[in-house]
Amino acid sequence: MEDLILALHSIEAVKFGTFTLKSGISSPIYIDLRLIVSYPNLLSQISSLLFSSISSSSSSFDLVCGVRRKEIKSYGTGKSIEGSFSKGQVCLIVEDLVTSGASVLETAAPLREAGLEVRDAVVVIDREQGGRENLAGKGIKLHSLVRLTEMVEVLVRNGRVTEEKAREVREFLEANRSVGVPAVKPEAVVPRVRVSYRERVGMVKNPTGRRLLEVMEAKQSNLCLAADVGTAKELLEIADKVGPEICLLKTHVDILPDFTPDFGSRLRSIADKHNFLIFEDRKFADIGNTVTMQYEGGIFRILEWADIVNAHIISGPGIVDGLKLKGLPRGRGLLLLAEMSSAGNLATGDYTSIAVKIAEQHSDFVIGFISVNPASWQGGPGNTGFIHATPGVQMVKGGDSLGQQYNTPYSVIHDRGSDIIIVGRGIIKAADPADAAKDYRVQGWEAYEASRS
Ligand code: 5BU
Repeated sequence: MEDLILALHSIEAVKFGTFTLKSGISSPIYIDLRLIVSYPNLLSQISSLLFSSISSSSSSFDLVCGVRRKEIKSYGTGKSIEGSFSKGQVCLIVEDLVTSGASVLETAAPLREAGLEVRDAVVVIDREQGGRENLAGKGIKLHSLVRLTEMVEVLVRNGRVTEEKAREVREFLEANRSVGVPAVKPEAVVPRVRVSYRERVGMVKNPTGRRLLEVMEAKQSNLCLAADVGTAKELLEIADKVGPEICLLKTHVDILPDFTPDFGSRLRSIADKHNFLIFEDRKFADIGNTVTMQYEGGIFRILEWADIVNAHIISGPGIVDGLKLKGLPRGRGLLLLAEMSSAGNLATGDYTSIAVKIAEQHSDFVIGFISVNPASWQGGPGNTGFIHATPGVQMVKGGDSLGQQYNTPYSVIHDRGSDIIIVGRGIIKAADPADAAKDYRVQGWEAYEASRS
């Protein structure tokens, strides 16, 4: 093991100095194990060591899974997992480095959703910043070749690092541990602590906005299902199955070929049964007068059954006046599109700031925003009466071939300061949508709780 540690130091996969991490935190140590692929002998030595470390333990496994896929392909199977496997098989996760355990947990979630068992993860280096404990809390045993403090000791003994630097590293590790929270990335720093959903109820004028926050607290759910299924029949079925896990169900009513006028009342009774709200993602965009008719009339009669709708502000504030004219007397709420999740979209900068100004002028009707990274323009989580809902969420970061971009529940709620995760294909394409919804609800809620402390 000593040879391995010295070799990693020699190829500069482990460096000492003063390094600024992504978040701006200054670290006395920097580890980049991607360099190993340039040294085939070392790579092969590490592979053998990883294999023998897991073989010598009592753990057994049928499959092995690495972590590195960034993009989910939208063609072929469209799955984030490649390979041939069947439900009930045991899968070992292989990673280079574990800090808090967040990326192993992000890998384990879709594997478990697909029916695989994940009990063990094997890594080259354990940074000893809470990963072992956090993984154990989720039923995953961590096996590591080297612990970081052990590595530092070896390097000191061999004159590669001074005792003073070693002390600095130990102090840094101690100060940056994150045990007890599920998936904390130590480099993710949110400057402001979040006010609870319950406390925010009192800051909201609109009754639908208040109800949404109350439902979130009551069900411990900040999950919105994007129910983009093929028919109204399937939509009503999935709403009933997933209902207990969600605070909100989002529809695109114009994609349903079997829509009938009783759709709204049928969905409403499921929403009442499971205590969730309904959000028609209509994205109104026209002048005030036209949207009043689109909201109330036509075949869909959205105003009748949707608690919440949304609107672009491209046409100016008149669109909010128009929708409010119809919606406010019914106690309905409106979300403004402050940002979008798709690549290359134009809802940025001044556009986003103007959405906020318009919302402030209509806070009796506007309940919040479709946002992607509200922390970046608010300096942290909302903490106001406005609710942020974020689409583009899956268990793994990535995207589809048509420009959709995904972030994880943890990143959306904790790092980006949003309030609600909107999940479509991550749930509806899962083998068991109700199970998947539960996983998303738990991840979203744990991320919220992590940002409260
Ligand atoms: P997905 O299957 O999780 O990618 O579905 C995302 C849903 O959110 C889908 O219904 C979109 O129409 C919706 N959406 C979005 O993806 N991005 C946006 O900026 C807005 C809505 Br606004």
